[in-house]
Amino acid sequence: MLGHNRRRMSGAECLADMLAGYGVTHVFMVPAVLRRTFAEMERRTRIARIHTHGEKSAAYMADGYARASGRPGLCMAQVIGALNLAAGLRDAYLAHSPVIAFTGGRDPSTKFRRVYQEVDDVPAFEPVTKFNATVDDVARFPDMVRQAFRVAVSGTPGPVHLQFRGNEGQVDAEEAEMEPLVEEMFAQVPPFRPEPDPQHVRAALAALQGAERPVIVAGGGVRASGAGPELVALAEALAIPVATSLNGKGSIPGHHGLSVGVVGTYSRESANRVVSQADLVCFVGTETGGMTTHFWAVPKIGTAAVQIDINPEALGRNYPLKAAVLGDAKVTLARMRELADTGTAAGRKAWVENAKSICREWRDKYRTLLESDAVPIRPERICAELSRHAPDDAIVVVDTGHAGMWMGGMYDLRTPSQSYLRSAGHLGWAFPAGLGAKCGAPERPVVVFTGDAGFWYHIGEVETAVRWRMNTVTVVNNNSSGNQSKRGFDRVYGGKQTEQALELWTYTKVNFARIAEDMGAVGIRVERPAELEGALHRAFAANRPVVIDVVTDIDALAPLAVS
Ligand SMILES: Cc1ncc(C[n+]2csc(CCOP(=O)(O)OP(=O)(O)O)c2C)c(N)n1
Repeated sequence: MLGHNRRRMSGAECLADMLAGYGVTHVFMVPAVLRRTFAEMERRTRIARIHTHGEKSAAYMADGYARASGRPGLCMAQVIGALNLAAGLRDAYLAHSPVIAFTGGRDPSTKFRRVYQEVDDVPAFEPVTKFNATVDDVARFPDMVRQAFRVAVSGTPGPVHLQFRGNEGQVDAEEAEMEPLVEEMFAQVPPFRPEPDPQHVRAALAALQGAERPVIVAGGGVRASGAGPELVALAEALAIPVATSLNGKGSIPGHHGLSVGVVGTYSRESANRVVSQADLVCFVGTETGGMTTHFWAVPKIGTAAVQIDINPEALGRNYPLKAAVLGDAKVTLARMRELADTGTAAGRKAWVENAKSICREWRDKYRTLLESDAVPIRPERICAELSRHAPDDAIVVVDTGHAGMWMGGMYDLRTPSQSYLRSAGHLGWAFPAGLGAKCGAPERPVVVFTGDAGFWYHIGEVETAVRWRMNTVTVVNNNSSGNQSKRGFDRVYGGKQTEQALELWTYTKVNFARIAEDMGAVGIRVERPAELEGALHRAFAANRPVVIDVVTDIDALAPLAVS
């Protein structure tokens, strides 16, 4: 019972015990914050204290940890690093990832007196958190930490920030009568699996079964709910093609007969074509946001829609609905499968055949590039090699920009036990997120795909990976530029850029393999496509952090979305 086991203890002891109680295995930070808590972690727990090269990468590592494990990822900063940490929560917020950030902050006895390094950081956390609060009294540690975990994992998950009194959170040195009680149900996503209203389930099924050309669009909510098997079972039972958002890409293997690919802006043409032709779209666990719908052009607003979500505020936000179902994705899809009239599937044979032929056309169109032997290497070839050679249980972590376009469109998950995590828009996210993912799921191979511009952001974390044996494989699409920007600058220069315009998006040519080796990682430089397979096998067998530097074509531009 709450209060039963109260005893006099310091905030540091209480916090260390609570984090261990919630099953936290790693925390990511730049010192000095909650110093006493860190000392207590060493005395009382087995939590690894990962000291990073920047607060933003600490937040990205916590984010990768959270997305890979479904358990909250913890990151921390003292007052001067607080806004660097807040910047790193932005991707977690956009991706609905349960990250918990602790910072040091103002002390009432000195605030407004020009305290060294101090500003009011709390407002900056407001747009990137679900819950943003201060802990001023040590006696509040237990209930505030419980609330942090409860909010982070509940409903649509997301980041939480607690600011502890004192620039380094020195309130943790104080003592009070406390009970370090944890609620294990809030240690992971999802804490609850709300059952849908049966009437709403029947309405959604009626709409799907009555449609001639339905398609399912599965989002990150399907991934968070672990609902991939139920999604595939329903799609198979009713013969309905499945597209995914980038965040939901892991919900169905790429070669499944009903999979049409990622829909939206960073997408596969076949998915956009199938969704555009649909007479009914069933959205599951997706915000129906701009990226997934190619800014609401795919499908067009007005297309009949059904939506399933755990958050009632998401239902119908962008598309008027024929049926709305509030519930956990896994449970809802399972109920739909139980009640499905499989006899209606035969009526969709032609539609499924049409979707399959659109997928075949896509493969035929891109085969030459996916198999290209060109030097410098085409990025499509890297994607194809990763589709073939990523281990069966790999977590694939992908950066944004071109990396998101190449992998979203060209890469296929081979098995249901592979996972796909993607940057929700921040360049440079993938490498540190991959390191965090490895901490969250140490038994699984982790492979990161990033451009060179993305890799430069947090390249110092190669040293962290070596120090902590975070054995990930990082594939750098190294074209010595941020060449996704090429089109945009071509446009503003009236079709042809000046020589000098190159200074806006190109870099010095470097060998990332050599840089990585200097920091103690394994570096592999790949200049010819035929070397990719061997490099990947060597990397996955290395049991060390590996950077594969792939020299690619600066003129290779990813195909634009069709609508
Ligand atoms: C934080 C942040 N700043 C800027 C951008 C805009 N942006 C998107 S892609 C890109 C260049 C990507 O370059 P690189 O990672 O080398 O991949 P490439 O396009 O060369 O394949 C930039 C600057 C962004 N997405 N995120």
